[in-house]
Amino acid sequence: MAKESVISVGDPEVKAEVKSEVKPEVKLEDKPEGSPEAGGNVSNNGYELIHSKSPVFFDLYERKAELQHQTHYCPGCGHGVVHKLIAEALQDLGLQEKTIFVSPVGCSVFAYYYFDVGNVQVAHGRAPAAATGIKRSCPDKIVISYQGDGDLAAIGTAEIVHAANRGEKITVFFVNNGIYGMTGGQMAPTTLVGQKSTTSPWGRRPANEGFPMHMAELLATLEAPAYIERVALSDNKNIMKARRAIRKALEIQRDGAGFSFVEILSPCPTIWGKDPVEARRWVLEKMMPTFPLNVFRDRRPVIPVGNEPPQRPVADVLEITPKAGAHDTSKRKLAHRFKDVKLKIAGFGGQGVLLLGQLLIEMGMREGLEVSWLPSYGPEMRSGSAHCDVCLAKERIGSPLVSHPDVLVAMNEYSLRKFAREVASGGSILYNGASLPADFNAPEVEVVCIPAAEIADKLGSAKAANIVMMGALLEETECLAPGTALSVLEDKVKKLDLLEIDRKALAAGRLFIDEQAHIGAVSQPDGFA
Ligand SMILES: Cc1ncc(C[n+]2csc(CCOP(=O)(O)OP(=O)(O)O)c2C)c(N)n1
Ligand code: SF4
Repeated sequence: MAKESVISVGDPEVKAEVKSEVKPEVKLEDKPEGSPEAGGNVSNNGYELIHSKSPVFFDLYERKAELQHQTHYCPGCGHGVVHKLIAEALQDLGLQEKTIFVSPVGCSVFAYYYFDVGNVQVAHGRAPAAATGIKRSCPDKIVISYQGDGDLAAIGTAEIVHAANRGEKITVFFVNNGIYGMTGGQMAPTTLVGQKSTTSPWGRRPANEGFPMHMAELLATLEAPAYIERVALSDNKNIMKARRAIRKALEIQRDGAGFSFVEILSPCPTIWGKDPVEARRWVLEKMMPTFPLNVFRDRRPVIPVGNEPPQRPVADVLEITPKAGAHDTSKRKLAHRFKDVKLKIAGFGGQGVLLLGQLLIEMGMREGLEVSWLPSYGPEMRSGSAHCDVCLAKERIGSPLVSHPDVLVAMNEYSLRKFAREVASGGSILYNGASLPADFNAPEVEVVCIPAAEIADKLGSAKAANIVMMGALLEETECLAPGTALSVLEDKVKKLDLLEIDRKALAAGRLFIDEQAHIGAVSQPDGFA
């Protein structure tokens, strides 16, 4: 569909009226279509096109062929009008290329079909939280959180309150139609007293369902927000005010001034059971007395800046910046003989189970692999059971959860019994013990018993059993280079005497497996070439 075609986004009547305030249409009866006198911009019915669709909208709204001529919104729906006002504001302010639009769950879930900007669609109520993350990581972008009243004032109450309280430099457009539209008309926090809905069939009663929530007023009690206004789509005059408020909110974000919020009272003719004209009147006569239009906040918040921690690159924080003389990661990446390896490391809290997983992913990162580490532990700080799932992969990891590990590192008998049956066929188990428990019926996978605790004890610290197991794992699977393990240990273990024990523990674990190999006990899991 060409950009200048007059597709209606929302209420055609509203559009026509907005249009007429901009410039009256001119009938060009005497001039041929597309003639130079007509500026070459003449529609098929002989009218000059003076108000075309904003280029912030996609040329084509991707819909089923039979619905291609219309948007998915009902006739008279306020969402379409709000979309139009936002698109025109972004266009006029030159912000299209910088904008990221976070759409909610609700009737406007498909906003990304219309806005030709960056689009993210998030779970119900989470838009301000997602927008926070996006804005903080891309501070030069214009981030819009667009939400209905069920989304913002019910399931997402916490998100909006805390985003506003933190003064996130985002813009929130809150479309309040007093009802859950998409799901068929359940009561929303903004449903009016006496208003019927499918979940308040006798009308909302404050004694039972509480009073309507005034989100603009509520947020205006907070210190941080810069701009809060309530507007309405009740008539042309108020739509023009809404237009100005939407622009202002975006300008505030553009200028880095703080959190901006516009609540828009909006008709939902379908659920209200009214025609578009009656629905707009209902906004004026019924909604506005409960939700008075007002600018509740318009000032630059003074947020004291204190001892801000210095902003450091993520690689620095994680201490994964390659050091001079470190191994060449690009070469390492190609050296791995597997596509992905899944590990489960399990034992008691205090055995260094989670730490072992962290050391392995640190090594994986240094070798240019994709990694994930998913810990799981009980409420006890020590001696409760703990395990972690570790993935090392050449490609992006779909899920950090490991249900069928290629290798199980079982640091105690309990973990052996609990997880042995989950090991993938062709996988292996490394067990911290001189031998398997007598009554243990081992599954048909490779099992290697390593007296890691004893070995570590002899080296000077039973705590180094996890590092003995690490050495055994590296020797058994060759999934990561022992040299990388040493460099990680050198960086992480600050006490020199412990580092010395860990070095020996690593070597002892490797040696143990090496010696086993000579007696023919060791093989590699299936994931390896
Ligand atoms: C976590 C979760 N809970 C509930 C739903 C069901 N749900 C989808 S849309 C919606 C209400 C939408 O109402 P509102 O935010 O007012 O937007 P409108 O449709 O009126 O524009 C609900 C409850 C969901 N999708 N996800
Ligand atoms: S149900 Fe209401 S909010 Fe949803 S598209 Fe229709 S008019 Fe709009």
